[in-house]
Amino acid sequence: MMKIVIASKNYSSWSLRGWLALEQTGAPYEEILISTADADWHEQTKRVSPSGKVPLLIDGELQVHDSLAIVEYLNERFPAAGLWPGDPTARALARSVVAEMHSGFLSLRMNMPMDIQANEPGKGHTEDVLADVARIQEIWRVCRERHGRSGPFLFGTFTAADCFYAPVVFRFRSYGVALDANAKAYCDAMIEEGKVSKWVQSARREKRIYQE
Ligand SMILES: N[C@@H](CCC(=O)N[C@@H](CS)C(=O)NCC(=O)O)C(=O)O
Repeated sequence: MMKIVIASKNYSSWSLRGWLALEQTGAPYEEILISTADADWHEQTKRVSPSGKVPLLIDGELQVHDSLAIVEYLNERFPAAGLWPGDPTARALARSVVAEMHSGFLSLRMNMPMDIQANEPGKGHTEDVLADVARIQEIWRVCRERHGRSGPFLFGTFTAADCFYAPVVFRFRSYGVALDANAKAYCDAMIEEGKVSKWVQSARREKRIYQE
């Protein structure tokens, strides 16, 4: 059985991305959670993961140690899971917006860390963060307008793009970010989605450690 090593569900946005992709495959797996409440959690991740970071997917002898690499590996192993859209044009856009999230939006990531339990409207609303928010809403609008007709997600059905933008939905919610109607509808669909709400239920049961 595959194993996925993740960090605390309330905080670990990269873990959420890899975990959603694995859930999407429907394959059985064992979850190993390193709690960020443990004083030595950085050491624990260094001990298990070649990069010292999680998520880490373990499949037999194979270790896949990055959220995007996990998506690509799972897509090859489980093509029927639809992690990438079937249409090449949609797929190219999906890969572009996933790459943009994977390597960008540093202001948003630094100033609005994922904290599912937080309710701190106004926190982190700097000029740079609001520019990231505007670009993300543009991405969501373009994906939905061009490819979203078959369902409520960025490419209609749930894909890797949604795995990658799920943590952003929680950042917007925790910090009371004002959104346009398209973005609001997308956030609502995400929060109601089965595997996403399963993650949230566990995240809400965790001890919140970085309260201000
Ligand atoms: N590029 C990596 C980033 C992974 C990452 O930064 N993970 C954080 C948890 S969300 C981590 O493991 N941090 C451990 C540490 O900083 O010691 C990915 O996409 O998986």
